[in-house]
Amino acid sequence: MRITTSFIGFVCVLLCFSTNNIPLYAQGTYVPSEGNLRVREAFRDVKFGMFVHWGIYSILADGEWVMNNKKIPKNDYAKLASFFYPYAFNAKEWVRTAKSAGMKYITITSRHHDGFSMFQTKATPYNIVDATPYKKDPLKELAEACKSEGIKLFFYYSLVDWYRDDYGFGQRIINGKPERADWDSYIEFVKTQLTELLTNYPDIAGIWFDGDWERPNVNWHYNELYGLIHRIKPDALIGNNHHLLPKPGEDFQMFEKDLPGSNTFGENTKDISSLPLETCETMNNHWGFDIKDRNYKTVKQLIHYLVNAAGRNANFLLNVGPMPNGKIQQEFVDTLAAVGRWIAQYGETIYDTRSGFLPPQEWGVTTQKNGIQYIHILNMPEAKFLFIPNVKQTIRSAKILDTKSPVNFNQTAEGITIYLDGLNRNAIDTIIEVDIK
Ligand code: FHN
Repeated sequence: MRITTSFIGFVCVLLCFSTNNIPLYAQGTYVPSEGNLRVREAFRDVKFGMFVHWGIYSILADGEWVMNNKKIPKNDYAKLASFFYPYAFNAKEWVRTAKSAGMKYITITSRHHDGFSMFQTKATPYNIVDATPYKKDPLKELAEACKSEGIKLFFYYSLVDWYRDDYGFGQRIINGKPERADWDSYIEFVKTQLTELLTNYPDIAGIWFDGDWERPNVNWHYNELYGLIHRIKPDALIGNNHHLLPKPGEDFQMFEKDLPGSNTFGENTKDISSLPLETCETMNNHWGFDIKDRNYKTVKQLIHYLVNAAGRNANFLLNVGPMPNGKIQQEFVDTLAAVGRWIAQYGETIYDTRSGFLPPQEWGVTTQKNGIQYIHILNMPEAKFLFIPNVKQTIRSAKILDTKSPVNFNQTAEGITIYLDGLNRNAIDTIIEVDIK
């Protein structure tokens, strides 16, 4: 019986590989490598990353959708490349900004929906090295700076392309393809670029796909794309911002402008997978640089987002849209520095944690690590106590993290009551450390 089962398993593994050794995931058979599983676990620990939306659109200072929103014909839009010259770009400075904010990874747009590649590629001349006077590959510099600072680097990759004829933007989808475009050629182009990204930047941590939602009925050939990535680099994590539960071959689930399960922005599912989770958000209301947008989120709002994400087991990927000169605007730099000061003091309650003994509440969340539960009170409740049901372990102590002053509590068979009267409150997050070791 055992032999039969292993034999079937063996045949199954064989069947799951196409002739060119690219695993086929369509049958739900993706088996992540051991390394991949380890990387996934480590990804759960990092909690905070920097998202970067940067492209030739930044010149127009009107967000990354400007080409589409302002209906700029592609040949006119392409002129931007001829004067894109980010003279002040300094990869080390970006990495320092991220690192001092407490961020552990960076995810940058290698190519957004405008179709312009921000890296050196042989697949199209429409790229930063060949089409701009800058002539350099900023992703190469960023990859080097990230490596030397121990920051992981992911590449955002748009599936949508408003520029290429073989994408056929705007066309009807018939039988999984745009009706008049050479879809096979587009998929080959994507494969070539993914191969470049995975091989020319060997330390890359993963690929962050976006744009699936633009063509729900097209055949994206994910089995081939994901197979290609995992064949070149089995440990690379694949995420796809399709707003659905992860598909076979994907290694984490992402949420856009939404905490897992809240579903207030545009996710098409409330379901949360058991894979690592990530949620992304903007610092104002735009991803790409927008000079008019002064709707800056406050330091407190962003810290609350980070804490709320951690309490739901998710990493927080916070976006900056650098300016065309390559600088991150001062407003963002200042806010990130302030978030960094908070995290330098309270990071132990965030990094390496998992959600704690109570699911998210109106007043805040709980995180836990090494037998310590951290109660994060983000909005002080009206009630003078918090009740945490079903705590089986014996509580040894409860104290305010800031001052180490004891907090009154009462433990019964039903749970613990934590008394809030006379508590030393913190303006951002009152953290109670509960020792149940
Ligand atoms: O259209 C994009 C948008 O420009 C941005 O890249 C965000 C980031 O999550 N994703 C898309 C919208 O879902």
